Amino acid sequence: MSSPAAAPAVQTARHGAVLVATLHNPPVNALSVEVRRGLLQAVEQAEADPEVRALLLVGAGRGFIAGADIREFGKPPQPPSLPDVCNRIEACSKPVIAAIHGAALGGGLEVAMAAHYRLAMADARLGLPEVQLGLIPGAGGTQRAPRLMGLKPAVELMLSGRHLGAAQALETGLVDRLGEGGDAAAAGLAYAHQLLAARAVVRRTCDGSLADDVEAARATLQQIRAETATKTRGLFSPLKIVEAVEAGLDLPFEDALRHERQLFLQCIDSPQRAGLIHAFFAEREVVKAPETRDHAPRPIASVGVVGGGTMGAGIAVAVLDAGLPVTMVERDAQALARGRANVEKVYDALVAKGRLSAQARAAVLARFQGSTAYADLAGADLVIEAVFEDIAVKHAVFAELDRVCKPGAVLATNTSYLDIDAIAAGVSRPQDVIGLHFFSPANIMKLLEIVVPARVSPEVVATAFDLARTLGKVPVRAGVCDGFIGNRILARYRQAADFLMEDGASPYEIDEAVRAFGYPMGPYQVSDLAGGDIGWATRKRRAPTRDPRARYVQIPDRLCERGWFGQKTGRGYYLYPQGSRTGVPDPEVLAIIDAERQRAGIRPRRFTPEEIQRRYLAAMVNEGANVLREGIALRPLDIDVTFLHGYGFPRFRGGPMKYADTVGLDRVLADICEFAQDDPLFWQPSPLLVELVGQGRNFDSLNRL
Ligand code: T1G
Ligand code: NAD
Repeated sequence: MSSPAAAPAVQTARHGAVLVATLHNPPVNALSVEVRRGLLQAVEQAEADPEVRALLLVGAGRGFIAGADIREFGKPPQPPSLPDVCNRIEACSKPVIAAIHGAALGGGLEVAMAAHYRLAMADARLGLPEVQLGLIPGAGGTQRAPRLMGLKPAVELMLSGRHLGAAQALETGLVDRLGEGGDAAAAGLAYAHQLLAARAVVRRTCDGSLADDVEAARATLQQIRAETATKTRGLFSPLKIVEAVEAGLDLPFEDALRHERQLFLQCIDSPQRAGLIHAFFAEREVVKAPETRDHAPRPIASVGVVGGGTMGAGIAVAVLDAGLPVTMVERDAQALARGRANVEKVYDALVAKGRLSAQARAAVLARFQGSTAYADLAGADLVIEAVFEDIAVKHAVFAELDRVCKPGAVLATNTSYLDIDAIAAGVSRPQDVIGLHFFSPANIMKLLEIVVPARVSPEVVATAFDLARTLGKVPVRAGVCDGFIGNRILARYRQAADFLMEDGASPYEIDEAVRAFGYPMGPYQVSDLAGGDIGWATRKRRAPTRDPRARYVQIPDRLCERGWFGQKTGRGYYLYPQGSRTGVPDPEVLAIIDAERQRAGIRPRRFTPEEIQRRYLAAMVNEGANVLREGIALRPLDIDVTFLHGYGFPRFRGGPMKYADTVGLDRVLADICEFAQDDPLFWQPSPLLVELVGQGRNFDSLNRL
């Protein structure tokens, strides 16, 4: 029996003199080829039917149109193109009205701006976020938005990628009317009838002017270009937006559209587009872990946090910000007072900046309770432990939680490195123990590694993913090993950086090369920010089990032995005069490095920035392949999202595994084999990398579960 014919992507129905075209392309009415064809047919139908005096465009489901279908990019284009659809809508001889609810983004807003009248419902969100995908508006947005909003507000909207609410959209001239009630179709229809009653005429956006004072506009764009070049260092599409708008000052509308299209296609060809779109979809795939598909989460209405230090306090704030009550347990009253102060400090700063009222502060802190008695955690649905990184202390805390917490409570640890299977084995309910690895500061950093020990129940894993959604975190499922996904791979490329430093590159050259790659900071700036003492403690913990054949660079230890931990001690790899947060190179550090090279019998040599980047990334990708091969990460995209949201990896490169695919796995493998000539132990090519290269496959081929 044949499958029922799919409903057309655009359905039309006549309501009196108004033809209503409703878009049906769940989940977000993306402008797929079927939708584009349906829109064109609707315009032709409206034109051809003498009974029809106006055309209303409205979206079914949760929004108007979320833009072009991003999945089509990089594939052969299918007609009609979106610019053609928008131009046809604008050219319609009968008024076209767009009734917007939910998202009208990118191409979706371009369709609305090509219409002659726009109405926004209270939940509408309007924007041109193409820049976040490495693109520019490619269907008239760079020409129509300035004509509706004014040049500067329009350019800022396109460069920021932010979404405007209905009221802001009305204020800026993007829409003409706010719709009442919750039914966009009904509100749109009412508006269409009012327009017809008022004998409203076709009003084409293209007839408006891009700028009343062209020279003033040119000067404004010059200034914006200069600021953008500094702010978006290394990004391709932002400056193309400015260029596209500027072309409209000198070219007739149609020619300016053609110029916009050329710039759009240049962005489509840029590797940054591929990296940013990969990041977009990867962030949406990581939430789809096997356990979330088939298991319902347990409800979390109250949370306990054990430990009120750097992480405990940040985690408490993240939970309070999500609207949940928190009970913090500390060792003693003094430590508890410190924990409470760490929490209050965050809200005090917001009040001081005028971003939170005193009442709101009081309301949030009313949901915070401090205690030194574990019994006060008896009613918690979830407890997150963030005490010292010491297995004995962890075991003691979990024994207490096992004693006091109610059946069904989820017991989570925030450990960075310790064996969660061992922690779970220490309690009577290992099925309820899971790793929730937040990143510092926990109330800011988006990444949450959900570490899945062997005996945890799938329901508890589903609960952790649901918690991440509640806290607004980006969850990544990780297996148990030393450092899980992120810190394990970090340890490898940090070693590669230390080898470069001992072999001749200065920490400042390495940081510069890594920044040139797109990172906000290099590894030695990060070490100074986080504190060198944390890494030192880890190296000491690992010393007894370190492979004696493995190369070990002692430079970091030399600095730590001097108490040079970084910003918190006024010096580390950099000097921080008078407590400034910007470090300056330290000649004494260079002298220590020279002394260590002599001690190790190393004759230093020069490294180009490109060589530094190749070794840094090769170490990252190679260990990433090992993490994949061992099943610690489910897919390469999980590693990409981990590094995008937890380790500052440049988003336009899509993440380390995506970057490796862009470069070509054969080239990465060739690099590793070259480097192995000096150090075959460290540079052992991952068997998975060798296998993929052998099969001519890339990491993306492993991204489907
Ligand atoms: N194309 C294809 N799929 C899309 C999509 C799109 N534009 N937007 C969302 N999806 C999928 C998404 O992958 C997910 O799929 C599901 O919809 C729900 O999304 C010519 C070139 C609209 C604010 O940048 O910002 O137009 O995982 O989980 O949190 O000038 O999606 O369920 O299989 O994010 O409620 C410009 C992108 C495109 C907007 C909804 N538009 N989308 O957020 O749900 S470029 C955008 C969003 C363009 C033109 C140019 C958000 C949302 P799955 P979701 P959400
Ligand atoms: P911290 O030293 O700042 O705080 C630890 C707190 O735990 C202290 O306030 C201490 O009083 C309290 N504590 C110790 N024993 C206790 C007990 N038996 N009962 C109740 N409270 C007790 O440490 P931190 O940096 O917040 O790290 C906490 C955990 O989070 C560690 O496992 C660490 O590895 C992990 N972590 C740290 C970071 C980071 O960047 N600092 C990032 C991710 C994970």
